[in-house]
Amino acid sequence: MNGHAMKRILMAVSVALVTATSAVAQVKGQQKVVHVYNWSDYIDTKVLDEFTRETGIKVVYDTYESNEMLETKLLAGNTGYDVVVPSGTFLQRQIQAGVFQPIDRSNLSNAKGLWPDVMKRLASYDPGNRFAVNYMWFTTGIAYNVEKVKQRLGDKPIDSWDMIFKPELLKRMSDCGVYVLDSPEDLFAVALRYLNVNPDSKKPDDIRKASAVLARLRANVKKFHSSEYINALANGDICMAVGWAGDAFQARNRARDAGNGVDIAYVIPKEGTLMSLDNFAIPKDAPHVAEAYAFIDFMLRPEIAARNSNVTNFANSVLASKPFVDKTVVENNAIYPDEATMNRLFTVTPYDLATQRLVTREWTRVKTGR
Ligand code: N2P
Repeated sequence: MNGHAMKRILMAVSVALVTATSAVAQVKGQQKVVHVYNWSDYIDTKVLDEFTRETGIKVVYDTYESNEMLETKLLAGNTGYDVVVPSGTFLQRQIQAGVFQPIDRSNLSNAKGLWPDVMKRLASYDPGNRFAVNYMWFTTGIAYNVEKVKQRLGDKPIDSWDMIFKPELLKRMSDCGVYVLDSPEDLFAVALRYLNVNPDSKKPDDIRKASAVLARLRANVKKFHSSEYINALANGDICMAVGWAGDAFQARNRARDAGNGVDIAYVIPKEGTLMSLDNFAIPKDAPHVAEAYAFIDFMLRPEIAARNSNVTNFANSVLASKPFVDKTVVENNAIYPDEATMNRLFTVTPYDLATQRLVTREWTRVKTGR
């Protein structure tokens, strides 16, 4: 037998082997899979199908609506998740608790498109950008039903946290419904800012002062919840929410799609507000690490990142995606803030254990009165 024939036989054998192996894998149900745990309303779901079509990796996709929900699972360990998306402060504590594995950037071919400014901001939570890659970043503000607010307040502009923290103002919205994020970090930060105190203060006295202001909300707030406000606003069931920018614009778009005449606006109050970052990380005990990298890398593709922003109305971390983001999104100052708006934004650092306990206790009191 000459070398040529030998080669052909070897080739045929290896093709047969590969076919047999994948047949066995299919019989055993060993389709490649990645388990992703992300915030609700935070992706273009068509992107997930496309990822599977292209890579053959099935996505098991679960959602949550608070960092607290994610953290409880992460600290217990063995989540079974390969990719999770904690916000900056929580990420920092979780890194310290050792729940993540370092990210090997050489596995992320699209990391080159990441936005240097965003990575720098993220580095304050993840020094050296070792454990995380930013997914989206955003503000906390006031979303409202333009018509219903006008009926109640006339032409008075909604441009200040007074709207939320002055009971006599908020009371005028209570008949049509107000929701507030069930997110103590967001609410304590903006309440401190409203009081003209360092929004990042961990002093017990400051926290208590903020708590007193927050406790006044309960009388006029229908629900503390971090995702239901999107549909509630879109359907006209409520007229105001303290919420996240992208969610507010998703509500606006859902109302437009439904053609129900509801118009939703979102404002970053003039006193300024919290800016947060949500970030991809891989748990130390992730069962499918290669698939986790494939998933994150796919999300960092400029066209894909843009599609996620176009659907969610949140700003993504990929600078190279900007040309693909719809004008209505990328030119919206409340989503991609200009410099003047940026100057009114602040970030916060994680709570130490004692402050966390105090905040958790006070937040329960804010919500329940007990
Ligand atoms: C997505 C909300 C994500 C922003 N609906 C809060 N991390």
